[in-house]
Amino acid sequence: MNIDSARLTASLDALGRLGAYTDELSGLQGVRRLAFSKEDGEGRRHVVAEMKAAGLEVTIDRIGNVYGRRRGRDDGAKPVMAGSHIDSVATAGRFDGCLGVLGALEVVKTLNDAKVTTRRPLVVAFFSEEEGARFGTDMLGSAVAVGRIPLERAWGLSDADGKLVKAELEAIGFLGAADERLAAPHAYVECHIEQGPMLRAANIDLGVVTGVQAICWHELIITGRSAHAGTTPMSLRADPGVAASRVQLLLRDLVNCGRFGADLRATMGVTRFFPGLVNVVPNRVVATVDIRHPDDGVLRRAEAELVEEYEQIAADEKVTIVHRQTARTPDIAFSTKVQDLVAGAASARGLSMQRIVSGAGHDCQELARLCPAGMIFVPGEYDGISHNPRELSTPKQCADGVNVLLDVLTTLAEEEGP
Ligand code: HGY
Ligand code: MN
Ligand code: MN
Repeated sequence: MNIDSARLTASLDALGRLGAYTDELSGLQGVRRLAFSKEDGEGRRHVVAEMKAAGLEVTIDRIGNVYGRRRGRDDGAKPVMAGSHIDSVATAGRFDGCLGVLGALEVVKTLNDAKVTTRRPLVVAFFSEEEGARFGTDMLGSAVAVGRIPLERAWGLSDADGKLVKAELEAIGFLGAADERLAAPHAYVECHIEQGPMLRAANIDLGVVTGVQAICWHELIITGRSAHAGTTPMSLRADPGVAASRVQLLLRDLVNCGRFGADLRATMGVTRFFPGLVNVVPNRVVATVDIRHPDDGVLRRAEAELVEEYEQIAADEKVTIVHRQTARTPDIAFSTKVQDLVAGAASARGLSMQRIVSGAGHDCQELARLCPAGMIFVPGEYDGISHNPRELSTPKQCADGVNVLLDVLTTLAEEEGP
């Protein structure tokens, strides 16, 4: 059996038109479907309609996770699940997350066409706020589903405008009634773009993902004293903008110092100056820090040093720095059984592959707490750029990944046992 590549491509394009925007810098058409925004609601309704059209029974839980279930011959057996997310960052392409959801849906359509009913039920899932780009914590929906984040805490998270998760979910009609805690599936498989350069540069067709690196996010509230930019002597200033710049340079020093090896990655993705006027020394800067490393112990050491330096910078610049850890996940290894199924399916299809650690966080790392879980990576063009409208995986790259997803899901769905 092979999936219908043209149908998959058409479904990616159709979803990619919801929340489409023209990127100010590049002029390219990107996707902007921040979690629980109006655009996310449109995308969600579109995919739910696709699920129902494919004969799936759809349930929505209390954090907005959506599950489309296909009956199995032995309908009481634990289901095999596949999915990802359809929320996006503000400057996204049309593949991040969507390939895993629409790819799983394409597997269902292919089985429908072939009139194949697997022993185990199949579930196609998309999880809420995987990006964390709006409410500040990544993998929010899947973390609630597996019990890492309590529902009440998730509902109480707010965005930069003070809007709360629960109210925003309600506003788009996806505050579901189903229990948010997911019963452990038999297995979970996620097809996703690599979002990096490695597979494409090595001309490899497919990545067998061995796990995900450790991730830590901080939000910094740096408070100083607003003043006139012209009349205030430098010696009298308490400028949070200078402190934020020193944190930015500190991140680069931590990466280059050698104490944390060569694989530490550090990013200051957000700096919001208040009042943000050309002739006013800011009184407050909100900034974010994203640090990652394949080894959780090394990341912990780097974070401890970072926090120490925050204090030193605050003292030097006569400001206060209040930091809050907003996301923290350890490195995690995926099921070797699922990895080997992915590798076996790829080689049976004559596809080249390599084992690869994911630099990005994924819902799969949460599901891996519940059941054997694994991922299939698809290469991307333009150095695999992602979180950018230039994100592109070709129809063949996508079809290769989803055909392997088809093979792995159908194998898992025939496995004996509860
Ligand atoms: O940030 C990440 O790694 C993922 O894109 N949520
Ligand atoms: Mn993703
Ligand atoms: Mn992403």
